[in-house]
Amino acid sequence: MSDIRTLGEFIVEKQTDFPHASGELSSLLGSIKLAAKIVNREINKAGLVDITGSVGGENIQGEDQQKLDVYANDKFKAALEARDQVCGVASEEEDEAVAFNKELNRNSKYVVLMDPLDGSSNIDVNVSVGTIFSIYQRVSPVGTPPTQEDFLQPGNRQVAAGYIIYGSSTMLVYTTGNGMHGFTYDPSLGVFCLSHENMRIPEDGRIYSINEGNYIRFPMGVKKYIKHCQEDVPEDNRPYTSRYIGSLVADFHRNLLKGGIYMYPSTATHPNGKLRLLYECNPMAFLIEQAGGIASDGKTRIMDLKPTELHQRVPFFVGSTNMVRKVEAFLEEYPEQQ
Ligand code: P6P
Repeated sequence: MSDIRTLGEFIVEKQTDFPHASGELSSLLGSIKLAAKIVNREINKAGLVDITGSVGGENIQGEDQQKLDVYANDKFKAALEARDQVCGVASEEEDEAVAFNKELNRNSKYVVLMDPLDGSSNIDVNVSVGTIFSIYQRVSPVGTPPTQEDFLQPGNRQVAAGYIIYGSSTMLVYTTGNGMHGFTYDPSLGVFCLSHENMRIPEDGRIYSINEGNYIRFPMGVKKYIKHCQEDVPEDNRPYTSRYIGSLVADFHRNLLKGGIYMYPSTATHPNGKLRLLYECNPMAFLIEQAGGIASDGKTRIMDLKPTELHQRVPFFVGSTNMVRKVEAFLEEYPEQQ
């Protein structure tokens, strides 16, 4: 038992690394841990209980809201509101940012942005899904309700970020800017145990992840990179392998462990791509940089982009440094859109 280091113990142990000191961020991460356990329990029995169908509503993205989407959103909001570190949240499932109005939360220092259940279209087919979160210190005065500016900060101002992947095992992966660490959930103990300390992504990989069904609509530079991946050049470990689950957290996590690149480019019909800057791209970008990889929109570092809207989308290229740099070079050499 002595060699088990739980997430709670690790957070406290690393507390002195937090630039914001005190136990507030530790306690905030603790509330995310609690919500993750609750959502994990429901996902694991989703096939048994009628909560996997759509509630009939649509989120701001015009996507069917799955019952588990709504459930996860509610549980993470409740867990964050229950403690006194967070003054408000923004979520893929909420049209506007939600200000917590309890006296408890008004003097809170942090805001949280999240995709409570990413990849939810995979829920009904039992494929891994995930929760993604991003944490900032508020910029508006403590004691007042949070403002848009609190939520529209560039990713380079994140104080913490992470994801939970509900897969063959459930893992919570996070960073506070001092490395990226993974914890595997042991349901028999009800704790997340440190399983991957200081995670690193290889600077090269042989896996490329993209929805090639959209090939005809990709920018020319992306088309050229896909053909580069498929060329038969054994001395350069090509052709690569194509792996695409359709769940960002699952594709990201596999590529992190094995080396690879995930791409969701702009297309003729979606000029800004599909993924959301604030609660998908920024947290994943923070994590990948902590693991030695990079994330860009094809030209600019994701975390340097200045957000303008809560649900704005950006093209997204993330993973092994040399692979992202290669597709950026193709995009620069072939700037035409089609
Ligand atoms: P497509 C899920 O909806 C998501 O946001 C990501 O998790 C996933 O990588 C992507 O969209 C899949 O999109 O258009 O390939 O089905």
